[in-house]
Amino acid sequence: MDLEVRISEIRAQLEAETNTPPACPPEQQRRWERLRSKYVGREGMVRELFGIVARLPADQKAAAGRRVNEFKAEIEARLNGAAPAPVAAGPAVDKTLPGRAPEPGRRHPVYRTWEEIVRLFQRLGFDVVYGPEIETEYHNFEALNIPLEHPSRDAFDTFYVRKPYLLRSHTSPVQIRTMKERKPPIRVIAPGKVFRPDKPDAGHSPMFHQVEGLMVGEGVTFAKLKGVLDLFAKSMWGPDTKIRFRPSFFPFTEPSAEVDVSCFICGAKGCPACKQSGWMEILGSGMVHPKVLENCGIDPEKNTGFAFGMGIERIAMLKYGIPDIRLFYENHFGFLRQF
Ligand code: 2NL
Repeated sequence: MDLEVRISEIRAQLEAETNTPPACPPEQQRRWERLRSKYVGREGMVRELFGIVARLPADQKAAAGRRVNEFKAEIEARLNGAAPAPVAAGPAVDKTLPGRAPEPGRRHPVYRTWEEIVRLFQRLGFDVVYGPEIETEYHNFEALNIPLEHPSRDAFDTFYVRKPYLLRSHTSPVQIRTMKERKPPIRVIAPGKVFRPDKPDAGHSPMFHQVEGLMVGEGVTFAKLKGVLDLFAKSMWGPDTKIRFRPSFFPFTEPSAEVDVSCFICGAKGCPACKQSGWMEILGSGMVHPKVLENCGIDPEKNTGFAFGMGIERIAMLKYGIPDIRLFYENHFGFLRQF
């Protein structure tokens, strides 16, 4: 093979291969590396030319060798001219990839339930009231007629900050503050965080949310409490929902009652969700104890009141069929995305 013929062939091929449309930097880099190895690499075309030189008669070798070295320099100049611009340090970003659409945020199932409950009572004329999460023993216990020796005042049932300060164990202290500030008629609901040192399990969390309601005035009766809670249950679980009252005890209400709703899964026929009873407990309630009204400067001879309290997580679990309260606090997108 004639050396000059082969040199012209290689030159023509190199020109064609370096006359390509521009590409993105990563592709440009790969293309250039491929060409380098093809022309001047260890198994490349220049190596082939030196092979031709080696087979020439001895007196022609020196001149032919110089000729090949000259051509090698020409190839390198051409390749260097086609070299990709240096890429700035940092992660390689392929700007040709399509963008990723940001996922819109959404409200947490506990907050959705909070809002739903609050809106219903607002329609019934209740004001929404808030208060501090760090409370005093007086507002959390004493004013509510919870005696000093009551087990719920133990360190085991309350997070104490430093006596007499504690993390409120219910939102009742908000209503105590409201009764001290306002005159009857009073209609308020108090939603918020509450704290109890319980070991977390499927039904317990050391922090959860509560909504408490309070109505105080002349002629506020147990029958009105039943009417309000019946409306609440029907708006939450549908117009066919029934409620029932079971006698109970709280130091701050007399009489006291626990309230169940008919199981909306089986229609009160009995199923695993209601443990075959047909009913599910949703809240505690009662007529405000006269001593509690008196503690807040309200005359119990003239006024009566009803009150109720419910756990928002519990309502949300029943509403959405969530089996474990801890799911609310783990922030798994797979869980949160369902709401
Ligand atoms: C429950 C029971 C209840 C109240 C909360 C209340 C508040 C004042 C006066 C009287 Cl200021 N009562 N709140 C009454 C009955 C029950 O909650 O099991 N909640 C999860």
